[in-house]
Amino acid sequence: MPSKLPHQISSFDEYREVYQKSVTDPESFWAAEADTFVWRKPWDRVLSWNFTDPEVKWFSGGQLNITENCLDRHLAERGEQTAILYEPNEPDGKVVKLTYRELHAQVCQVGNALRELGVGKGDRVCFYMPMVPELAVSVLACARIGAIHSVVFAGFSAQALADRVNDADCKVIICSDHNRRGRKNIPVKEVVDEALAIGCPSVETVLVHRNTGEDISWDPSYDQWYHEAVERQDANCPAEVMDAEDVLFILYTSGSTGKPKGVVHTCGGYMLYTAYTFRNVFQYSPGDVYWCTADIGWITGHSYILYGPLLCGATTMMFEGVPTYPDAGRFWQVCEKHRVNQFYTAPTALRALMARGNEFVEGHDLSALKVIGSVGEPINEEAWEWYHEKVGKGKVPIVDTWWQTETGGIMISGLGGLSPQKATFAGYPLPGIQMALVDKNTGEELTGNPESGLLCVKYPWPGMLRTTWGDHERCQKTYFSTVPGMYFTGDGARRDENGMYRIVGRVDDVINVSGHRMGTAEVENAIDEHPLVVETAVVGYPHDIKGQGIYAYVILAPGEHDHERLREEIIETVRQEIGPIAKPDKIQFVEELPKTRSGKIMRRILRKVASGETDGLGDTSTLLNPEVVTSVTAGRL
Ligand code: 6R9
Repeated sequence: MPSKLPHQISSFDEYREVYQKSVTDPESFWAAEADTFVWRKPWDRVLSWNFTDPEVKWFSGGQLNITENCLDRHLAERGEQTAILYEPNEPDGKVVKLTYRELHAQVCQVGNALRELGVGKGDRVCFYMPMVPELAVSVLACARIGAIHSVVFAGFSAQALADRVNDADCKVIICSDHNRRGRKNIPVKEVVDEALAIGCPSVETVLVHRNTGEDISWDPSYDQWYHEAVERQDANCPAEVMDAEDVLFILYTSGSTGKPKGVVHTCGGYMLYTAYTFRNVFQYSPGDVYWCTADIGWITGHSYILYGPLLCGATTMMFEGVPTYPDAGRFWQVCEKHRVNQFYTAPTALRALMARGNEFVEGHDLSALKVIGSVGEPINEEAWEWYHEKVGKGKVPIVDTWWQTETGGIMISGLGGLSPQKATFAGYPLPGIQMALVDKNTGEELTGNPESGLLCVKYPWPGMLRTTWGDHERCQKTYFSTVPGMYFTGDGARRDENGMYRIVGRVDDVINVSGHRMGTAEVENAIDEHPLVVETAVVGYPHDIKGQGIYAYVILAPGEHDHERLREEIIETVRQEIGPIAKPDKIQFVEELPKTRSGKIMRRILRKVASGETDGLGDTSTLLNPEVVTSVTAGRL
């Protein structure tokens, strides 16, 4: 099979030209890109769509398997090249290098093992695993046999895991025994056992990968060892032929209502979108070593550790550890050790490292870096400058990539060193992406520059979500009803006089804590689980390292309470309901919450109080209980 790569833009002038073509004739533009892949059957129609229902179909009638494009077609040309380069938690631990040939063989073996367990096309498989090569291998194995993967970040609680397993009726859970991250030892299998005890009726098998070798409890009615199931399998596994619009995976993300939603991506469009954006944003050249520090439990790991890089025949690194172990120089030591060419991380990590001091970065040879990237939240100017000066030595281009779980891949970003760059501005939309700013009061598109408004997308792109699992109406309501005829991102943005975009942040009830999306309602529901809590309101406030911190206002049941103890208990409740990432940073006990006459909590006021902006609370006279503002402000933490 031939191994073509997506077209790589090589100058900013060319970007402008390609962009123009991509909006004048989007179908020809994307069809030409789709042509660089291996299809089992060509498509009948490039695109059919409406943003009302919504219904979006790319490459209808086309058939393919994404793993044939990630693996098989590379074997002739780069079978012996490292596909996955694995760096473990311990600096002196064993580095694993899987060539394309080895990765292909392992994916096939796991694919066969899953088929033996009765998993077939359309079945859902849940992953709850640390960042080990087996995670990458078995996610791809699902795609190989047409099963739908649902990766749950292994920091979520048993309750959160059970909710996700049940929402998608997963047949199998693949997990590890334990996990080491930094100095922590996380009993992964134990959490899965707890989730099953809560109740996951669809689960038939738990496939357990032996990672640390520590003791775990074992129930032979469903537990099986990964190595035993896989070892005996043939290294040849015919790929399931998938329709372009068959589901590839589900990934849960937070929204403004309480329940996380399963964002659904499909095979064909996601394939070409992740490959195209990877190649162009990172300006990846064959032979480069590329490292994205995200976890595969998030969309960034799906699109830019696994699919995008592998589709482009890249060497992609997977890192098990954390930025600060054994010390705050770990990232830079790893960049030096593997001569990393493209490095992609989150602002929260940069801020945390910046706070530890420059000595950790200064001693390392980072001369191999060609492009450094940022993702997950707005990057503040100070962190941008630090990244630019200390990591990029003032000359390596920064790509500030704006995108979402729902968009499947990067939407607004510079292209390596080709595009103009400006601190805190993500830049221009990628080819094929038609962004719009919309006035939040009139719902009209704002066409001039500079402008600011709601960030929307006017036209479909191949990597976009197709639905939310099991609840299409929710997809319609969340993304396609705010601005009729457009996809609404939930973000607010500003466009400067040259048309560069700067993302301001969420305009809905979603907060972004260290690059992780949390619905305020989700955290409120968790806090409300505490028996002494009557009502809760959660808002975000500026936090030096995390970007946003979680501030909870809590009304307690009448009576005398030990506030310190209750704070600890509430934090523990949240840890159990969602996981440690959702722990409130501050909990203020209040008598009442400011409410409108219709009974809605006035979050705008609570946000201002939490941020310390108590002078500009605006008009509070329309409140049902204006006097509450004074006491809430007085009790601010
Ligand atoms: C990829 C990812 C999406 C939300 C998004 C926005 C924020 C992501 C950003 C950014 C400013 C960037 N966000 N990248 N804000 N600049 N470069 O992070 O997906 O977890 O779904 O979060 O993250 O608010 O709406 P996801």
